[in-house]
Amino acid sequence: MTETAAVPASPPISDADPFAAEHLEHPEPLHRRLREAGPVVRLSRYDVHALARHQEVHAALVDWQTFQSGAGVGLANFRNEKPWRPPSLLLEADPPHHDAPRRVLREILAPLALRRLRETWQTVAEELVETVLVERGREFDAFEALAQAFPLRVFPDAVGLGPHGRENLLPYGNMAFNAFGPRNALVESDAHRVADLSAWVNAQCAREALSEDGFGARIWAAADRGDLTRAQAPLVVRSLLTAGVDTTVHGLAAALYAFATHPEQWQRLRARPELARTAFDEAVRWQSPVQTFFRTATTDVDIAGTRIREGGKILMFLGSANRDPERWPEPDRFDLTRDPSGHVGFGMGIHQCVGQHVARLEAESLLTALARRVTHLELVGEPRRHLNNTLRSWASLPVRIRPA
Ligand code: HEM
Ligand code: OVM
Repeated sequence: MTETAAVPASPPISDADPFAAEHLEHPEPLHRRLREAGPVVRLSRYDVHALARHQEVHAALVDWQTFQSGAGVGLANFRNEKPWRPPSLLLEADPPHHDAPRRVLREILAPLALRRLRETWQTVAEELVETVLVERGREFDAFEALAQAFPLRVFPDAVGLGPHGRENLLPYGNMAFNAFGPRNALVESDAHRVADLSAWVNAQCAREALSEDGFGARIWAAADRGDLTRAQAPLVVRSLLTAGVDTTVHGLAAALYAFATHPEQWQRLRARPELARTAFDEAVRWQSPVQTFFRTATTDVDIAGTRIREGGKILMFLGSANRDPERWPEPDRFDLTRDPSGHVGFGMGIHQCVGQHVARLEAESLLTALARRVTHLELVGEPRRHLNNTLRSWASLPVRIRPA
């Protein structure tokens, strides 16, 4: 009998472990195999279905009714596994519960609301670049000196955090992003810090811990207005502290890596600094700092002829969709002349990154300051990755620069 679209067929099966060190280090070969195997691939190791093509990833992202987030967007199914922390009111929630927290954060993080930060962030970026040039000279680790330093200088202040314990932010985010994957060695290596890091983060979400003029205070003001309950406010603050630091650190590192390995693109940016925003989106497409998220099927559903059972987990490869040759000409090229819009590096649909304007403003500030002061940027050693179950992340980015 020949298969037709109406008759669900069994999908190709892969026993690959996308969370194994070799694939986290170099995800492209696996992504290509999965894309070429078919629109849906069964991952036998984890008993989940995987989507690696742009079309199916995009379709799943926008269909929140069929592919829910409320059962967790990691491998763990919250219907039968206890989450490691109370679920996020944004990321791990479905409508109608998702609506109010989302509306509140959308307004607080909207481009208009960020205008008052723009000048400060540009000044901080210029000062940081200047200090790095003076104190570190021409060769330094751009991951530490720029990609880590800049977000840590502007974002915690913008939230309204106090001065103490800020060194906990990156380890907490690293832990949260590992927790979306299987309980492998990366998760085990964080286990001894879950309690102390969570206690610190949770304490920073209280109204008393936050300054009166930051994102955090605005979330509490929304609770005063009745737009959120008082029980919801600290969890919404927690979303900023979880999702807002490591993402931009590794996103900026992706952009710096892209330019350090594509000198002609750096010259293009220097000639037209107004390309900084597009450049950052192209770097997010090209590297996909957030590589994967899961959904859970709310009903039996067919994707491209494969039946997925109600309650089944679906793994979406954002990084693979962002390099699908069916969607992008020469997908592996980092290229400022392409239009990267439609990439899924910030997601798509009702959960699309609510902090993306914050990330873009950080990137624009830093890249513009750098483009003004640095004529050449190149690698002087092997960049080193840091492995995380979800984040495509960095440990070091040794560069040499030539100041203008
Ligand atoms: C959601 C990526 C920066 C806060 C998301 C999602 C992605 C993502 C892929 C979608 C999750 C899903 O569909 O399940 C990124 C990347 C960033 C970044 C690549 C930097 C380059 C930020 C920043 C903040 C933030 C700076 C906070 C200021 C959030 C929150 C959500 C989210 C709260 C959940 C939104 C919802 O479920 O409605 N992000 N993000 N992100 N992001 Fe970001
Ligand atoms: C959250 C959140 C949102 C996006 C990503 C994320 C750890 C967390 O709302 O807590 O990753």
